[in-house]
Amino acid sequence: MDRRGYRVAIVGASGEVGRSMIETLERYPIPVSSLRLLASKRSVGKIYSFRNVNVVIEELTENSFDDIDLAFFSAGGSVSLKYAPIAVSKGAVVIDNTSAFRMDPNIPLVVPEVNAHILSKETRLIANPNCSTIQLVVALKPLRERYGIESVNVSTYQAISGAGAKALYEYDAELTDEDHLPQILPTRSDEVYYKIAHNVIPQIDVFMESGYTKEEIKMINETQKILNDDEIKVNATCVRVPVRYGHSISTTVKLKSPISTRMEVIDLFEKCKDVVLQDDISHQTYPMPLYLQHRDEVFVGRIRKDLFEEQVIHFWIVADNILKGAALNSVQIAYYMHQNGLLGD
Ligand code: NAP
Ligand code: 3JM
Repeated sequence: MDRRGYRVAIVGASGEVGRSMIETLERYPIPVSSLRLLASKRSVGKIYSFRNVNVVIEELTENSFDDIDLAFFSAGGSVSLKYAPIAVSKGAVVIDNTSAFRMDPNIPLVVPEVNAHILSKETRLIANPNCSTIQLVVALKPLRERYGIESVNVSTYQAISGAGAKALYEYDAELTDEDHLPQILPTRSDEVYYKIAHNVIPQIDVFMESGYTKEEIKMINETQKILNDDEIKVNATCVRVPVRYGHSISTTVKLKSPISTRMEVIDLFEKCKDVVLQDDISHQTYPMPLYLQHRDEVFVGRIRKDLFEEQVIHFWIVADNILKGAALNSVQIAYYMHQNGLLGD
């Protein structure tokens, strides 16, 4: 970085995640001396404001990373596979939001609250986990520290924005025109499309041989990698619901040691600085995505002890998928690296 700050690039700046990155970076105390916004040809000339300066979108090319210290990527896996190594070779630190590098054993997969300690001055490429994985591991952390975790079983209720700006347009079109033909969800990579308005779709991403979807496998593998624990048994059912922003996760955890009361777990979450507890059944208080969209925190509620098994608990997690699930987590990685002198030469 020069004396005034880092020279930053955002790839996919016109997308749902990219626009949120611009806004999040704006409010984080990371010094930025210049910002380059990159997208496809389609967006060239669009203007976004950053810290009171107008920045025009440029087309992404191999020369986009000359003189860049820090690059955020969220333009899909194939763009990252091609351009992230170019950015690194030109001296940038890359924080990648796609699944392209997440399971590469040489690349750290980071949620700062959980495993920022694996970052070092040598780290040049960091993978940002899948949105549902991020909020899950933040909530699992205090449970793991106190009791140890044997297994985790989740069902997700994922917002439409997770599938990008076009999926949100599709939802709006379906709400206003009953005859609108879906063309985006459940996934562009499969053959049949379904409406999301007034519906629930138990498919996110494509199917694998095992019958699980790729999204489910991402959650399973990424959770094990972030927790650095191959033994932890994770199962997932990932579902798209007609919600604009905010993923919810119904979570069942088998602990390694017993809990005495539900209050014991409520107290644990209440004292944990990384989550916000919303659990007061006497006032019908629990986290809901509609009321928590555009918030930074991970919210936890509906905490219950299993009625049959001593070491099993159930609870509900909500976080904004575009913020903590993507843009905010990436900016927090950059902020951690900045604070610890890990960015720059
Ligand atoms: P989006 O709203 O569809 O935006 C996609 C962005 O990528 C746009 O800026 C688009 O530019 C750009 N882009 C697409 N193809 C490009 C190309 N060939 N060259 C340059 N730019 C290109 O999608 P999104 O929701 O922001 O998500 C983007 C990616 O982020 C996803 O594919 C996914 O890999 C990742 N993501 C991660 C998480 C997470 O949990 N960490 C969550 C959501 C998304 P134009 O506007 O010019 O087309
Ligand atoms: C591609 O809600 C979602 O669909 C998940 C977000 C997402 C991802 C991801 O982060 O895993 C959407 C599209 C990806 C991907 O695999 O990079």
